[in-house]
Amino acid sequence: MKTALITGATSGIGAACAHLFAAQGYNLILVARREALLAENARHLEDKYAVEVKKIVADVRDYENLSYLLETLPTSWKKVNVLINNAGLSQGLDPIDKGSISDWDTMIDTNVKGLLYATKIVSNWMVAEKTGHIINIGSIAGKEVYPNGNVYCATKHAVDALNKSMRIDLLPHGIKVTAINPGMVETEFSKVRFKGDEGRAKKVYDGLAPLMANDIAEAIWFAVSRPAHVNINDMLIMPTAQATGTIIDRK
Ligand code: NDP
Ligand code: 8X3
Repeated sequence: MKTALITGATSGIGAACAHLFAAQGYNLILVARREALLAENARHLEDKYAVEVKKIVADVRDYENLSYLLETLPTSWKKVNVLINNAGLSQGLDPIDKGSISDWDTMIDTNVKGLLYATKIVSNWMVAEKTGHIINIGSIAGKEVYPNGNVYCATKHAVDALNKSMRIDLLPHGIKVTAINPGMVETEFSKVRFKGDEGRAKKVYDGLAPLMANDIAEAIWFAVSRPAHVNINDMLIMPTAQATGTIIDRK
């Protein structure tokens, strides 16, 4: 049986991937901070799909703890076929002169350093096995910038660069590396960006059909299910009503 490790598996894209990969018969290692939600998701997946799920309650920003929890998994769990580097967030939407240092630190530490930490641990396991597939969740914000997106866009541009770098560095080891770059997906993302302001979060999706988390999970599955000699380098996936980060056809 194959194994997928998914960071940020308690909601949105990560939770949708957990469902889809479980439905495909993968055992799962799920990483997130909200313990009760992680436990509930894991129980549901084990019951519904008869797969095994390891719950890693961890903050991807804490390398020592993440490394300890993952390295102390039984050896058989370290044969990870697919790593989905998904944990990430935006905090605030402010011009550069008004931005919060704490928001900047949170985004950089999670979206860039957290992704690197999970990659460092799991790519070592993959190198030992001479196989594996790393999926990096970037964004339209990693392909262009938009007003007040400054630091979030910078973190996703960093993911884009790391995705390309990883593919070069891991090439001799037979490890595939794929970037999945979504436009607007309706998840908890906007609620988190606007710090719990549900009204402001809902407005983001007013008058258009946004992508849903499962649309992205299906794209990831497409990349993962290609034959051994095919790698999908990069996918940019937008709602039909969204042309760029900011040009949106709202009815
Ligand atoms: P959600 O807010 O719904 O999910 C984010 C997930 O990341 C949660 O499971 C959360 O779990 C986890 N997470 C956040 N911070 C940490 C942390 N420090 N340590 C561990 N887990 C963490 O958002 P999405 O599903 O939309 O976001 C997933 C990814 O997709 C992100 O990288 C985001 O940047 C990217 N993306 C999203 C788009 C969108 O429009 N929604 C578009 C393009 C890209 P918990 O709180 O339990 O730790
Ligand atoms: C999330 C999509 O457009 O808010 O990465 O940057 S956007």
